[in-house]
Amino acid sequence: MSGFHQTPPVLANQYRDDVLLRSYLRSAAPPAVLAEIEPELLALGGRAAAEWLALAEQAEAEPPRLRSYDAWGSRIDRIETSSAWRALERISAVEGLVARGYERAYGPFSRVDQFARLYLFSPSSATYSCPLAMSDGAARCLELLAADERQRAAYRHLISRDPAEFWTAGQWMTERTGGSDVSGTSTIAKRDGAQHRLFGTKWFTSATTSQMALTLARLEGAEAGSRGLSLFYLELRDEAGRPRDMRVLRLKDKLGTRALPTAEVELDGTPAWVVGGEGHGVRKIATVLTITRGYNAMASVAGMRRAIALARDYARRRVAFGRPLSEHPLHVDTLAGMQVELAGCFLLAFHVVELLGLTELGEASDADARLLRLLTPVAKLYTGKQAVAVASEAVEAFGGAGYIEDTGLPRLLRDAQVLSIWEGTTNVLSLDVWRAIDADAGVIDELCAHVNRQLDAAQSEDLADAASRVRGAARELVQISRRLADGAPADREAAARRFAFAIARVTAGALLIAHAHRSRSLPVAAHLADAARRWSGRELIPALDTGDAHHAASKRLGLDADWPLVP
Ligand code: MFK
Repeated sequence: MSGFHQTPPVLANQYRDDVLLRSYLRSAAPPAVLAEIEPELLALGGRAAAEWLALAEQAEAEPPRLRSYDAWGSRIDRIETSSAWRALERISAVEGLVARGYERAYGPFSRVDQFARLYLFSPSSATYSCPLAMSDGAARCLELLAADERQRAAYRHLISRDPAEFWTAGQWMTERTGGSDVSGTSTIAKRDGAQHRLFGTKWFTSATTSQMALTLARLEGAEAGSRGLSLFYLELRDEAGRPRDMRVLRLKDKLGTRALPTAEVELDGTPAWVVGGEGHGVRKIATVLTITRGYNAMASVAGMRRAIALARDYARRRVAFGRPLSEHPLHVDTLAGMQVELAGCFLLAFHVVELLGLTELGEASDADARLLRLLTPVAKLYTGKQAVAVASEAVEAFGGAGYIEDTGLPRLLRDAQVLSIWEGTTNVLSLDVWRAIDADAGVIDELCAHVNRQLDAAQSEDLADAASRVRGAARELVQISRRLADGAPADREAAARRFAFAIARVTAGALLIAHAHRSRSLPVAAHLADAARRWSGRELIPALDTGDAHHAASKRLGLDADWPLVP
């Protein structure tokens, strides 16, 4: 019998070890608030590495099951979840993971405080962060638009800290006709006294065990397209826990997020109530999307951080070619690249959270509100994509062990992959960036001014070259946006992802430099300055070629399957 074995990575306290989060909070939080929340975050960091992680592993090992019928043949459509999944729900309520966003104990900083806690919770939650995201989005929507006492009561449930009162919400937007294009939604709403009844099929419903959902449906006779859709509030179960005029057709067999119940649902007269008046449902549900896309960015950076924490710890334990991986320059260089990516993405994601907090409290300047609209899709699409890249790199950093299921490591990659898909794919959100620019022609100039303000406040000699590169790239961004805005729609669309990446990289570059400057007296100063310089030294603006020749080449490369051997 061989004595061969490897030493697994160990997860330390996920707050104490996180130089980025801690340095960020030092500059973002009012000192009295930081003194109050830091001991709590330290405790949460310990639970993330132990208690919550064990629950998440149990929930993953006991995925949800659909029981369509009871033993006597009655249709029950019950989704059974792991006791660990339900424990994660109770923890979410008690910790106020949604509630804190609405209690607003720290004014506009409350959102940052809440998202810092979610950042610790998310990678040890078996994706319980998904129901929380949708619940938070629904809470904001109902806070703004609740039409009656029923909807106001639902709002109170969503923001409760009492596990017996706490509700989660689904956000049911996806039908068979298309995930991204909701304009073809075919669910019909028929009036039935003071309420409506919905008839249709929802193709993806995540967290289907929730007590309520927000969804889109077309009132009978309403116009086609997305403007004819209305936003509806549904209570999903009766007092006995049975679905209300609704069938759960099947649970989805997904690549990842396996503890999370995601189902196909048939609405067969489900009672529903209009939210915010009839029509313009997409515009109304966009309030939910702003929140859930913020959560997605947070979950992306939290997943990156977890992957790096494991890979970094393992690098000190695993010996290969006579020395630990941490003494192999190429391995260290790879880990450093991952950390730089995380640093930029982290600051971008939390910047959006800051803007959200200011906007909700009515303390945002006009510029803040405009930047929130622009940067929400940018942060979601960029961090979601990089989360997959970093998870893939982390899995590789473990060699063959990273590919073996019972190490738990493949889950890092499987769970990351959804982050660039749900809540709007990379391409759909790249087009949403242009929706934001079309609605606000000067917003890229505003972003450029914002970048310059960040850099003006960060006059460190050792960051001057980096700052000058970012300033130059911001100027270029403005010119490119004008060229694309004035050019052919097909050019603009084809370049939309590269353009969105450029916005993300320039913005994150400025945030990194500003953060490194603000943190210059902390022991972590060198680390942050290195990250800022490396980020700014990379390509900030990808090639943005457009034009007929470019399209023709893209068609040849992307679509032509047959390469004739004989011309
Ligand atoms: C851990 C993290 C977990 C996160 C939770 C995951 C849970 C998973 C649940 C889901 O995945 S739910 C499905 C998510 N689906 C999407 O995100 C849909 C993606 N598709 C889009 O975002 C499309 O761009 C969109 C559906 C919005 C296109 O719809 P339309 O109707 O063709 O767009 P249109 O006509 O441009 O916009 C309609 C209105 O909405 C306009 O307002 P007006 O009526 O005043 O003109 C737009 O300005 C407004 N709008 C659209 N997107 C907006 C927005 N407003 C603000 N922000 C936006 N992003």
